[in-house]
Amino acid sequence: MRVIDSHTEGEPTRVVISGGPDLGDGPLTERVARFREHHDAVRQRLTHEPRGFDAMVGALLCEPYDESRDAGVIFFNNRGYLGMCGHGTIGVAATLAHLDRVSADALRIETPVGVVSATLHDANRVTIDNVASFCWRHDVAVDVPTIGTVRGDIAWGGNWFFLTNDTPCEIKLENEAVLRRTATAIHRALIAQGITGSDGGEIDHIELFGPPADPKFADSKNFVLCPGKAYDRSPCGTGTRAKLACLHAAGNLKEGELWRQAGILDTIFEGTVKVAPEDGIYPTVTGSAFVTAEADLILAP
Ligand code: PYC
Repeated sequence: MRVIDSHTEGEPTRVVISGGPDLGDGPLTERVARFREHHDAVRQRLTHEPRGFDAMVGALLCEPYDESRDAGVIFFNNRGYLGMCGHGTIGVAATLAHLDRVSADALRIETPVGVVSATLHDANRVTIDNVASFCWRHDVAVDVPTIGTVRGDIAWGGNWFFLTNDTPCEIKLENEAVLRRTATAIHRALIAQGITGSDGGEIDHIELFGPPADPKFADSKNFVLCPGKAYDRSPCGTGTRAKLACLHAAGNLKEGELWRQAGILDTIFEGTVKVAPEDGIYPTVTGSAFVTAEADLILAP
């Protein structure tokens, strides 16, 4: 399989540009179901050692269902398939620019959960928007064994998130083990207590917040635990969208106002919201991605 790897504010994306599984045609929701059912070994080879590692997010480029769109993409990671991926979309846009496959400034990229638009400001800096996001429940109490009651919001940003300020320690790399343990315990408690998204979907991303390292450069800092137990090295695109939805719902972010979300490495995604009366909000998220490798993965039995 021919792949191009990139790095978005610290988080890797591996785009499969040829040699991937044949998923046939039809809507991407059907193709992702075929991927899961018949070709899951390919996902594992792309994201697991020895060719990948636990933070690797894969993106299978495919023909869009609707020909007016520029590309179709199915995102996946070391555990399974992602509805959408923000840092990954920025990585895909930078990869398409690297391949000289960008004919318009704004790409329309089809994913299983909707169409995302990716605007390239140059070969690396990208703004993504167009996925409606919303805060589904505010100030939910979760009883977490060994920790106690943790309160937070449940929001959709392209994936389901539980967002909390009940963070056990400063958000920094040295505290990764404690942050991961806390987020894992919250995730298990949500499952055990049957707390889900509005569609019954698993809340599989846990987002802990704390103050930024330097308020001159960021408004907040997060630690995001992804499904598969890897933490997001970037501020998480879909997690930033979920945060923007909660801030707006609580009256803490106005339409057009800038929010700078730092991740655990102090890299930043910039976000704004546009109000969509029926759907919640349409956030924009801006970040940069850089290509790190072009490779052929060799699959010997
Ligand atoms: O950027 O949306 C994101 C994301 C999801 C999982 C890892 N990154």
